[in-house]
Amino acid sequence: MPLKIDTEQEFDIEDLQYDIDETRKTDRWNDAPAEVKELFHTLEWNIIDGEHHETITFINGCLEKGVSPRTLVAGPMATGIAEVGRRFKMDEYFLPEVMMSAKCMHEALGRLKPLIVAEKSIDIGTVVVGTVQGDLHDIGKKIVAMMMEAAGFTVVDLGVSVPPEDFIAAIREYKPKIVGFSALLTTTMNMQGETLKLIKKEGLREQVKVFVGGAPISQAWADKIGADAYGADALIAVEKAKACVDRLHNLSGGDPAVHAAMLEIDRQREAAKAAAG
Ligand code: B1M
Repeated sequence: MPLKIDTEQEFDIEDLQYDIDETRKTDRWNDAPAEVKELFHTLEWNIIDGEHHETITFINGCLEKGVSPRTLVAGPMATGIAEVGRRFKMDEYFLPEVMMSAKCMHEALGRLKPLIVAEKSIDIGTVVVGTVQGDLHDIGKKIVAMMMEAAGFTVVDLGVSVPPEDFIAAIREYKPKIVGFSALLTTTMNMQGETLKLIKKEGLREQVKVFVGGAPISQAWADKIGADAYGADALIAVEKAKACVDRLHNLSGGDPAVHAAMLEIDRQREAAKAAAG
């Protein structure tokens, strides 16, 4: 006997719309002032959906409400792209979707960069940053570069997939106080170690403090390859960079005292967090 399959089921389009809206609800921004809550929600979903033509409109909307560029970067933009990463990992998204979301992030950062960099008042030294060879991820590195500029550094951004030799050439040319490697892939994080080895081989290790960061990077990895500092996020990287050019400026790159001071910054932050509950 043939199976009876009901192909004529009718859906009420309004009910369907309601279901979709429900799945999009998030209470993440409940603490935000009422006037920006909806905007944060919309911006976050704009990034998840990869609707890059509209990103600037939402960014401008938030700026008009007085939201600071840093809050946007650390808030709805960060949570939006993190959700994209989760979906990619779970095979809910594929590369084209991720690329569209990355485009939203770039549009937003392009709009926010001049506002963040305008906070720079003094010049406290040069930092060279780049994403290591074989790795094309640059959103996080751009945020780090932007925050470093705002803090007073002159940043030379070498871009993505930077070969170790190009880092060496940049150290010779720009004489930075700090050189930073970003890596987002477990397959490219090793290039941080390779680049650092070449810096040592070229006799430049004592001239620069070496910073590492990126999603798969940890303090344990930084220790393993002999980096001076690990930046879990852009703000931590800036705090450590400032300490390097300020009170630690007389210490050379690779000095164990620099490494110990960097760990102390983390320890103090953790203690302050714990005290705040
Ligand atoms: Co890619 N990707 N991706 N991707 N991508 C990841 C990294 C992945 C974790 C996604 C996943 O599976 N969940 C995964 C890596 C898995 C692994 O290695 N274990 C992955 C993969 C597999 C790939 C491809 C191999 C996919 C493929 O082709 N099959 C491919 C690789 C291409 C290549 O590089 N050769 C690929 C490609 C891409 C796009 C091009 C589509 C795009 C990048 C666009 C761009 O950057 N221009 C992309 C994106 C967007 C991502 C995710 C979704 C988001 C990355 C991001 O921008 N995060 C990512 C998922 C994830 O990370 N959860 C993923 C937001 C950013 C603000 O955070 O970069 O961590 P983050 O930066 C932070 C901190 O880490 C720190 O500060 C930043 C700000 O607070 N930080 C530093 C970063 N660098 C620092 C340097 C410092 C200090 C701090 O000092 C110098």
